Amino acid sequence: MKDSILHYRKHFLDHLGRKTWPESPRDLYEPIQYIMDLGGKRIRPALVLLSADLYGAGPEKALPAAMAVETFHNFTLLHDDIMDDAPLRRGKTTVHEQWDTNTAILSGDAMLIEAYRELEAYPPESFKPLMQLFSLTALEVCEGQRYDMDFETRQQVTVEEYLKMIRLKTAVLLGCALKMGALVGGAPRGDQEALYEFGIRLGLAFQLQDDYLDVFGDPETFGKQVGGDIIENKKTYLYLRALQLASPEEARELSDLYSIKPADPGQKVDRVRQIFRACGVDTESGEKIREYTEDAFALLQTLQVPDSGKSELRGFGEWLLRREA
Ligand code: DMA
Ligand code: MG
Ligand code: MG
Ligand code: MG
Repeated sequence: MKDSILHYRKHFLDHLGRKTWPESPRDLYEPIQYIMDLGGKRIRPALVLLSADLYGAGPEKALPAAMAVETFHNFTLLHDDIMDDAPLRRGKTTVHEQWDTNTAILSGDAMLIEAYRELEAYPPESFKPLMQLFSLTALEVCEGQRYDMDFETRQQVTVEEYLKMIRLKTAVLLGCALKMGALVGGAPRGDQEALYEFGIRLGLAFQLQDDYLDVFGDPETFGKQVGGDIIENKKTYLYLRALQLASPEEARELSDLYSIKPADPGQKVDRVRQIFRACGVDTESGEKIREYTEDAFALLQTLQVPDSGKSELRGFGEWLLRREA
């Protein structure tokens, strides 16, 4: 397999480098440029380009859809960092801290509109299905983010509710990226759906891993504040399953720790991490990530594409699992 993430990432970055937002208000353009240039993994646009390529559509045809997805994703990050009170994104100061919250919100609004306008590049017959999928996905992401916020203060959250929440806030956008590429490439209906479901499974694994790295990641490579989810009392898989796996005493301590936001959170983060390790939820979360990834790979069998295409998709999933940021 050629290293497809790098290959498609390069196409995308070349395109992004030439991109200007001439109609966005000039003082909102700077934060837009800042966050779009921060050097993320570019997973979503790479997925659009890869899936279009499976059906013979080259980057020139798929790049507007890739831009729409990545611009939307970065819009959600502006909001997410405000909601999560996050100081760092991809190793740099977050937009609301670098400028201010209102500027971040307004830049986000402009980005959302810019994302939609990318789709104007398509002729009416492809514009409509792309638009419908993209709009539905955008609404689902907002719904997922709403649950995420609600769970911070809600006492009782189940693992099923958490899984539904990460499906909405994260997984649907990966499914959407793959399906948009498939639509652009004129893939058969069955393949469009299989790729969407592949993206969902990969997205669930991706968010579980994001939550794992938020606790156990290396601050040197993670690019975000390690421990941020613990500080914000995020009810992740690690927390919810630890409540079930830990001893009654440690489970009570954990739940007490998640009802406070201490001024100096270092001790809280250390103690929570210790409890997670002691009850083995770190290992269990790794197994769950593997399981979703294997579920994703199993869906590839039905695709009507050459084996080389399937192994590119598989390679992409394997690459995602090795990430450290
Ligand atoms: C991410 O959840 C979800 C969206 C829709 C941005 P998160 O807060 O865990 O993301 P991150 O770790 O990147 O802040
Ligand atoms: Mg966040
Ligand atoms: Mg968040
Ligand atoms: Mg996170």
